[in-house]
Amino acid sequence: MTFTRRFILGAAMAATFATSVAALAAPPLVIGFSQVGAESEWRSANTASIKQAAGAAGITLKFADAQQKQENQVKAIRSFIAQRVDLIAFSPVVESGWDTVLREAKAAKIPVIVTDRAVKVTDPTLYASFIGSDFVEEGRRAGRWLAERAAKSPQKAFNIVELQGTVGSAPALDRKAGFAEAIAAHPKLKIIRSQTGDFTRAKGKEVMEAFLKSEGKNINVLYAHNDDMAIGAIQAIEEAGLKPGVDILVVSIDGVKGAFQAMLAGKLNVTVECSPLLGPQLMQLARDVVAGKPVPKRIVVTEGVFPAEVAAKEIASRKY
Ligand code: GZL
Repeated sequence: MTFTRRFILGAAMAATFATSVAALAAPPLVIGFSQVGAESEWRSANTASIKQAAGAAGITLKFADAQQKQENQVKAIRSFIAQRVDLIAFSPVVESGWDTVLREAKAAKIPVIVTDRAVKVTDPTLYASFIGSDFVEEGRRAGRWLAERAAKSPQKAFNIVELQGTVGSAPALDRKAGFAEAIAAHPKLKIIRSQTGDFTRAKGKEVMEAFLKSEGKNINVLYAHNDDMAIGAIQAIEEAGLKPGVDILVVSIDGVKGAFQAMLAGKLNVTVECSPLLGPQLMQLARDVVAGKPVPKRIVVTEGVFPAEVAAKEIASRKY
């Protein structure tokens, strides 16, 4: 081997060694994550995905549960700033009210990634990227499924009651808008009642009880913005002596295990998938942001629709 070749090989090996030593010596990335809460099966799966992915990536995760309160998220973000974390990520419980604290993160030169739910801010440079589902499309998918089902039925009217998610949250606002858009051209379909169930089983049951009390057998369909409220409402429907999935069609969103079990029991008709498994993508995105690499401003999670007919085939492969 010529001298030149030996020199180049030697230089390359030295560079590789130096890089690997540097990588070994570099302290682990530290991410501060503010989570909405633990309000639903979806949220628990989302938290598990984030914690598992951080561990697998050798990233130190400072995790704060806000118990569905925005003031707790603001406090957590301020604490992460004070601790000088490398990056802040959060799932905003509601869309608005983030400008001030995100300006503080920007002033501290700590990049921010928004996950799961969107924020409405005056300055888009307040966050590096937003990774989450297209909730309007999820609402459209739910509405399209119902419109197709109604079109095949001789029934003249489908009166719908709607359980909305957390007031002011992106999924609640967008799923409502998407569903309304999809059913607008179908005169058979009419929303007769709509109220928040705050994404929880308990509140979903409570509000469905009130719907049943005021509308009773006039209800033909329940549209729930998440499976947990649908599962709570199913209990209320049964306690009222009606058959969920038969007397009242149940249309929901998330695709959690509980929804597949309800479909297998014939109590839920369709769930529109909203994947909580954002952890691995979030960790890679965080590394890229901290490394100063260009990243997409918006990353949309790809998802499907699962009617009851496919539940038995699909349930074994579900990851949440
Ligand atoms: C959607 C997520 C919603 C879920 C609910 O991405 O923000 O919050 O649909 C959860 O189950 O509570």
